[in-house]
This record gives sequence, C-alpha cells and structure tokens, in this order.
Amino acid sequence: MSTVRIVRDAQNEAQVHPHGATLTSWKVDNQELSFVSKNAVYDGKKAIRGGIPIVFPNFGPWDLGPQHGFARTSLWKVAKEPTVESGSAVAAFELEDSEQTRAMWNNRFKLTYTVIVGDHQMETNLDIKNTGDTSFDFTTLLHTYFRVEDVTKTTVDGLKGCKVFDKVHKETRTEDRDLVKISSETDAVYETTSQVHHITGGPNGKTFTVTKKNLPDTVVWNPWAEKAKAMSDFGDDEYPYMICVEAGHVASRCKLDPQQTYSCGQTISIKD
Ligand code: TA6
Repeated sequence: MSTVRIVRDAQNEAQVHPHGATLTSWKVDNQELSFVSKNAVYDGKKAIRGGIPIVFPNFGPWDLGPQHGFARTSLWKVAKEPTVESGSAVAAFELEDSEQTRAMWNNRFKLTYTVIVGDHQMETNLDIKNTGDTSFDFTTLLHTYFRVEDVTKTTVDGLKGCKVFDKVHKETRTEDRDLVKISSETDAVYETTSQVHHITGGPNGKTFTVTKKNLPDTVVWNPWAEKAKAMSDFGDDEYPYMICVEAGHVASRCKLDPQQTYSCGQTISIKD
C-alpha cells in the first residue's frame, strides 16, 4: 500500500495513505506541517499515529468495534487520482460498507473523502452517505495532529464560552480563556465552538487557521509525558511537538436517513 502524493506545485503538497485514508503529510515551502509519530505503525491494522485519522462511525470507546470506529483502520479505495484543477491539486478516496463493517455495525454507507491542496492551504472534506434503506446515527471527527515547535507556547482560540468535558479531570465546565494553552495532559471535548480556530506556535512560528464545515465541536488533545510513554506508537519525547485540534460532530449523534448525505470538513491554512 503506497501513499498517494497530491502535488499542487513545488511549494504545496500532501500525502494520503490508503490505510484509513490517513493524510500523513502536508508540506508548504518544503516545511512539514503535519505531525506523524516516528513510531507510527503502518501494518494495515493499527491506526496511523498522526496526520489526520478519520473517525467514523463513532468517536471514542465503542461497544461495537474499535475505539474511534473502523474508518481509520480500513483500506480505502482511490476514487479520484490526484489532479490539478482550478489552481488546486485534488484527490478523493472512498470507503463503503463491507462484510467486516456490517458485522460490527449493520448499516450501508459510502464515505467519500476529498483532499484539496491549495496555496498555503488544504481542505479535507468528508461526505457520509446512507446508501441503505434504514436510518442510522453516527459521530465523526477529523483527528488532526498539528506539528508545533513547543506545545507549551502554543495557543488555541475560538473556545471561550463553550461547554467543555475535561476527560482528564472528568468534569464539565465552561471555558473562560480566550486562548487555551497546554501545560499538562489535555483531553477536552468542546461543544459548539467557533467555526474558526487559530493555532499559534506552528513550524517557523507560523499560525494555523482551521475553518470548520458542519463539524460543530472541537477536541483538544495532548497526551503529555505519562500517556506518551504508555503509547508504543508514540515517542516518549514527542508530545512537546504536537497538538491535536480535532473538528468533529461528537457532542451529539448525527442521524442520517436513507439516501441522505452529511457533508462536513475543514480548511486549514498557514500564515506567518
Ligand atoms: O481525541 C482525543 C482522544 O479521544 C483521546 O482520548 C485519546 O484516546 C486520543 O483520542 C487517541 O486515541 P487513539 O485511539 O488514537 O489512541
């Protein structure tokens, strides 16, 4: 299984691994902006530790199957080979239900994941179609790992006033900070956040801008030292150089009737 290179030009490219349709690289001006662990496993079984794993049909622990669902550990098809059109490089990937998925979750679906590489920006859009004759519900999330220079100097905005479930301290509160900072293990599910987040502290001091579409919630995660040590596919010394800011529909389940499609996604841009 080789990765699919999506090249706009000499300054802008991305790579997507068919395992989970996981984006494993986004480079602008030859600077890697995505974080993938040096210990990531590419055995076609475990989710790739980094980049943008796709969470579907369930965010978090799941009685019916693996944590975060089966999308990120399934082999996706290339539905559209990389093509440069209207100034961007575009590729698309597809995952449909199978015996394996129906054995866990007995619903018919077709996921289409489109990656669009623009100039200093990238879009990752997910269309979720119910191809069966019965309704189903799901939660979904783009588990984006951003590369940062020092997570203790990184800030995330667009969360103030939001209800947040703090999974580390197991409490629900309202966020009162304009800028969320990370100084310890962080695992926070923010409900109905701003559509736009700015993440400072990226490579060469750059700032990421994330603009969400139909993904009302945002999860912020950094495993910190202890959890990092507990993950075999994550280096003990890597947690200072990444932050997950994850656009999702996770605070409530999304219902999809037969033949309906739920379109969601994010645009990430980078600037000085
Ligand atoms: O998105 C945050 C989170 O749900 C954390 O609780 C942590 O489990 C993280 O995802 C990574 O999960 P994974 O199954 O990829 O190890």
